[in-house]
Amino acid sequence: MASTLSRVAERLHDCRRVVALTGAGISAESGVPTFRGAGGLWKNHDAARLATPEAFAMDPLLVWEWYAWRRDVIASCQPHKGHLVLAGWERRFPEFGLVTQNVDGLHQRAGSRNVRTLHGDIWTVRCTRCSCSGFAGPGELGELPPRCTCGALLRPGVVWFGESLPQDVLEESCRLFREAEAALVIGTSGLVHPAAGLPELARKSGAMVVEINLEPTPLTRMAHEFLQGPAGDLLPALDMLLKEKDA
Ligand code: BJW
Ligand code: ZN
Repeated sequence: MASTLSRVAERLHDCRRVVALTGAGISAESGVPTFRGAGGLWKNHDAARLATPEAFAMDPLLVWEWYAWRRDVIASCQPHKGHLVLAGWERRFPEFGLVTQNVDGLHQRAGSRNVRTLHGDIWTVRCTRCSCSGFAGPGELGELPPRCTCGALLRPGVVWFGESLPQDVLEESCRLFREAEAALVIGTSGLVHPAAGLPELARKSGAMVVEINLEPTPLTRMAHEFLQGPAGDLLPALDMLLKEKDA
């Protein structure tokens, strides 16, 4: 592991264009449950099944109770050292792009300024009928399920299965991966598309692809380097090696 880390640091140190894709695993050490695996159950409901328009149509109150619970959990969590390292890399690399599938806002709270949120933001809501949308911070939902001033149901401002990702964010993310010299894939199961296809864009254009995860994923085979372990330890370790090389 030490030799893989120093090999990655060696290559990363001289890169100008670096991009990172993060998933639920980076927030796990802050206490935010993941979608799959041990964290992916809420009151016996499978998280990935609740994140669908079908679940919301069938039982909006149930889906809202899940989101309200997650909002409470996230509000009580803090970004960790791994989030802080990524925020700092906006200053280290001349061009650093951060693309996240997470809706929790922890990257932003850690100080990342330009986060591309592929799957939306759990702190926003939008109307299911009119074009109303907006911010709804902790404690601001009111009685569940929340309603718009027009009377219709509000829904979380996130992207569910079968729904389109925000086109501008996706296009910008594709560009970042195509143009990067190094791409890091951190704490994602690599199962959900189109996000899971981004690392391949970087690989095809010749970038070094580095994966950080507790366990191998479908993306591991295409990554040049696999750093196995918690992102909250490995990102600071990598950052430390980069700093040693500055001297
Ligand atoms: C650690 C760690 C630590 C733990 N350190 N690591 C191509 C092929 C097949 C299917 C499709 C395809 N293109 C589109 C689809 C359909 C679908 C899809 O991908 N389905 C597959 C699952 C089969 N995609 C869509 O529907 C997307 N829309 C779309 O493509 O529109 C056009 C279209 C529509 C219809 C048909 C075709 C095209 C939309 C996807 C939206 C995903 N939404 C969610 C919910 C967001 C809102 C919310 O948060 O509530 O996004 S689902 C959920 O999964 C969430 C996550 O962002 C996403 C990814 O999960 P993630 O982040 O990878 O988490 P986990 O839990 O899966 O993994 C955690 C990982 O961390 C694990 O690997 C751990 O080991 C690791 N880990 N602790 C490092 N400390
Ligand atoms: Zn409305």
